[in-house]
Amino acid sequence: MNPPRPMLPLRQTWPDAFAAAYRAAGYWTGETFPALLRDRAARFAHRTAVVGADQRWSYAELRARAERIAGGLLALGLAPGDRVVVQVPNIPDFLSVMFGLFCARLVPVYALPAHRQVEIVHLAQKSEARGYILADRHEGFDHRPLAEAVRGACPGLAHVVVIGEAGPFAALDALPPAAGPLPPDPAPDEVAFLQISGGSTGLSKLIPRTHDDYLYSVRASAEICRLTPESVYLAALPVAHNFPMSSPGVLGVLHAGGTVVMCPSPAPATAFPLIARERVTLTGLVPPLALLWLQAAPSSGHDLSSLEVLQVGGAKFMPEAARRVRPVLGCTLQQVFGMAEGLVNYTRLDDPEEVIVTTQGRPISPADEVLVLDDAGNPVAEGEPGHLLTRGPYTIRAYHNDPAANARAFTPDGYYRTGDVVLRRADGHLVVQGRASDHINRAGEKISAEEIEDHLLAHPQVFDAAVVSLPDAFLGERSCAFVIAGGEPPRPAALKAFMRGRGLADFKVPDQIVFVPGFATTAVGKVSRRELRARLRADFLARGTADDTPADTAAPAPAGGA
Ligand code: AMP
Ligand code: DBH
Repeated sequence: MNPPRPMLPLRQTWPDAFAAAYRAAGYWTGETFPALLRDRAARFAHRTAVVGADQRWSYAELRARAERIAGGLLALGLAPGDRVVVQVPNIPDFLSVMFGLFCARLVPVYALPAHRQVEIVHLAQKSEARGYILADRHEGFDHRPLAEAVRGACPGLAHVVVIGEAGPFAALDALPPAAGPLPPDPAPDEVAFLQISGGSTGLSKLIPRTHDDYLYSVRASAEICRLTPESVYLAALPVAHNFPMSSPGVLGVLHAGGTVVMCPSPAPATAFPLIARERVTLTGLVPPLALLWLQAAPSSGHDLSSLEVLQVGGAKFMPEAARRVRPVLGCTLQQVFGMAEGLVNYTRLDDPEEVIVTTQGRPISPADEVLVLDDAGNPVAEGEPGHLLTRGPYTIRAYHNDPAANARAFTPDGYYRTGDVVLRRADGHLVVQGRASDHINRAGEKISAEEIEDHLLAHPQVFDAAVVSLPDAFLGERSCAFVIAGGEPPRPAALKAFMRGRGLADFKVPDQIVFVPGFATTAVGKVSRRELRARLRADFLARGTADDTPADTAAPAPAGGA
């Protein structure tokens, strides 16, 4: 038998003086996830914790299931401290698995259902995962061949557990019985899980969050959103995402003793009947989905009158659309501007309409430190746009296993450089202007230009490529790849198929491909990737063809090029 490999330790530490201040102020209370589950299972034993297509579990049942899974995973051979990639869609078992991992002191690494081989292998390798838990199939995609491929590429991945028909893997429903008691509760400053960043440069980074810091954001979010045991939350976005997980999301609702309704798809046809049936009070959407709901609601015939609050976040929600939420849906809009690294801003439910419609809110905590700086690092005048930097009681100080990203993303005094350009109004509300880094915010999914360019360059008929965002009426932004062919240009459809074939998540495949004869360079013959992308984008938009080109057809090669 091989001796166990030492794994990189998981840490998230704030300087002592900050940690002491956050505890003294009552932000960090020492609460942990296993203790939270036990407490709620005792206080709300018979109330409904989670509803699925044909499941309805009480808090007591959720706890029993979680603890059974915890015991089973340890009996299977996983050991406390091991990281486990979780790729589970919006089904009740997401919660039993997540809490099961917490109770076993295993560390979830949250993947999205849309992720494919490239992303899962990256997450598994970067986190040194020993386990992978997935659902058998989701939205017509069989995840088990994906799991086979991932296991082949990650020899350290000792245990693959499937929810549903397990095929060659272990079945969640048939884990071995617990071999002993569950481990003692973790320390509240331990890393509870690894959340993932949208990845502004290259592949996703891993975000270690502690019990103390994350549960503070969850508790405070639940309070800001006025959650009670009567709250019913529709999880419409993929719950692994930080927004529906914690702002206040499924965790905020469970913290308050409310009910989570797992929605398999955010489409009105699926979501509206569930809202009516379960009397949903709150849900969260990204802007394109909010637009779709606004369009579908008036003629849907479903009773949406239970809805009290619609949250919109993940990308900028335009004021014109924001204004329509109350008249059309009869509920309060809450804008949410957050990031998996920490800082979350909300408009408050009783803010004036003007604030709710035109701003992205203000931070959760009085201890959130927010800087708005110019390019030289000096504070801008109030109301002027600048780079948003932040630190605080639930904003990380470092990514896991990524010294280069840490050097870029954090200042020496511990501020996180968000990459967002915002302006702060005199009343403290933030308005998102855009961002400084080259990523595409496609309906809330962040896509790194660099990562996609790398995949394009792997094609034998691609000489060079630059990926940019273009405005899109529906998605907010769509991705466009400018490609210089090497020889005969490949067909755009073939190029897209090539990228999917490399195991890339579908949402990262460029929406549009434009062949150009060359990239313009400066007199010195050099141009930075960022300048190049900016110029391609500007020239393309100047030709006035951007927003009326359907997202899935590639424009023909324009004459002349940049
Ligand atoms: P992620 O790295 O995936 O956690 O994405 C966080 C980023 O999403 C933020 O830094 C913003 O760029 C963007 N974002 C989130 N919410 C909003 C919002 N309400 N308005 C504009 N941008 C947003
Ligand atoms: O986009 C995000 O990452 C996001 C948006 C709203 C987020 O992480 C959050 C709220 O917590």
